[in-house]
Amino acid sequence: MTSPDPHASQRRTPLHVGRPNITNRAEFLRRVEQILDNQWLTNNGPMVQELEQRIAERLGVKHCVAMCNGTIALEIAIRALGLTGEVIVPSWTFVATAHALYWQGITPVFADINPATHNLDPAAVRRMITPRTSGIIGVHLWGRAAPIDELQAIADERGLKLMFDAAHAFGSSYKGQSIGRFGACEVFSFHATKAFNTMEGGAVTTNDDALAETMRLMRNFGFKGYDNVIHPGTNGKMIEVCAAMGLANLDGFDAIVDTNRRNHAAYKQALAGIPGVELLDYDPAERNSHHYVVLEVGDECPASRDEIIATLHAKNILARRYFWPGCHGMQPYRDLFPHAGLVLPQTNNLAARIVVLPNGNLPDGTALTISNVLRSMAMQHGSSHPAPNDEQVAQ
Ligand code: T4K
Repeated sequence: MTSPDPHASQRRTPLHVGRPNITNRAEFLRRVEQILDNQWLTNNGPMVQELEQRIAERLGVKHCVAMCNGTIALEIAIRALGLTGEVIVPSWTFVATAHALYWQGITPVFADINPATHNLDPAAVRRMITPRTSGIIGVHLWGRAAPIDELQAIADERGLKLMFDAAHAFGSSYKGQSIGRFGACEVFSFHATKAFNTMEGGAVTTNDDALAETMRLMRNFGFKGYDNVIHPGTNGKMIEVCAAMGLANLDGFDAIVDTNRRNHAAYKQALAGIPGVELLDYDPAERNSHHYVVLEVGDECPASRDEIIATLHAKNILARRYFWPGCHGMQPYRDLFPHAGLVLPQTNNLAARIVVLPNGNLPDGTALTISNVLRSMAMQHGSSHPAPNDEQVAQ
């Protein structure tokens, strides 16, 4: 982002959170031609196998099992791990984390988060363990690693299975090691809106040979070779065109991360000094795709979170309230567990304050445009903070 966007005030094309990163169109189209020539469209095709191998190498993990989307990948991982009864998850996540359990007759039990990290609070996890608990699903929200060591210690101590929803965490690290190798397995989403996308898609990564083999069977109806079904299964297969998109995007992923990081820095500078508006930082010691630009709107901000969202939407800047109101406020969990919120004070507090802003290949000056909207809202409410000029806003 360099100079102010001259069309911002009358933008016709909406500026979405979640616009796909399409990093190498020519390479994608070349691969699609190859798929059509091969006449091999799905069912563990060569593109899927190549993508699995490249992701496993990149993450330093033994197995990558590609799937048709992150939700099915979660469901298959949960089933392959043998989770039953109750499983502890954050409520502060995309609803798919909870649905993947509920869909298979398992009760998601919501534990509160640490407001400083937005991730599960290990002490809260301990409080939610009952005799029916079979496992914990940690979520690396915004790509920031969950407290992996602490959760693993709880799991080991209490005889629970531990897996991670790493939907946001492609390209992230924990203590310098790539996310993808922790717990029993980790589940990625490669949905169009993710930093790295295969249009629709996902994967489970694991170092456990037997678990990987079970998941490979499960994603293909339990088939082991022709007409030999040896396991219950479903259809979780990634198609070749999605894998082609992934292979093309993998080449451009590091450039996307650089762009995101620059945008993040520009947002940080442009938003400085607006009262009660704080940009969520990423730990400089860890890798993160910087895909999510997350604002926390505090009490000192003269405008409310929802006023900010409404004003940005009126200008065709489609900021999001991810993940308002938390899973416990969504159906069926709201009716099933009407008192869940009593043990989720931090989740409730945070859910009312979050704004997620667009990132990726943005028009020039987007950070300045958005910060000027927020600054002018703050001023209309009676506060005055001078806007930084163009030169002060980072590239
Ligand atoms: N766990 C976590 C923690 C997750 O965040 C997710 C998914 C999952 C599990 C499940 O993985 P998947 O089964 O989805 O692979 C979106 C995505 O649909 C969802 O994948 C994602 N998390 C979640 C955070 O965001 P919505 O309902 O906001 O999506 P949608 O389709 O409205 O897209 C958001 C915006 O993106 C649109 O307003 C416009 C823009 N967009 C979207 C698409 C699909 C585009 O510009 N182009 C596009 O092609 O949930």
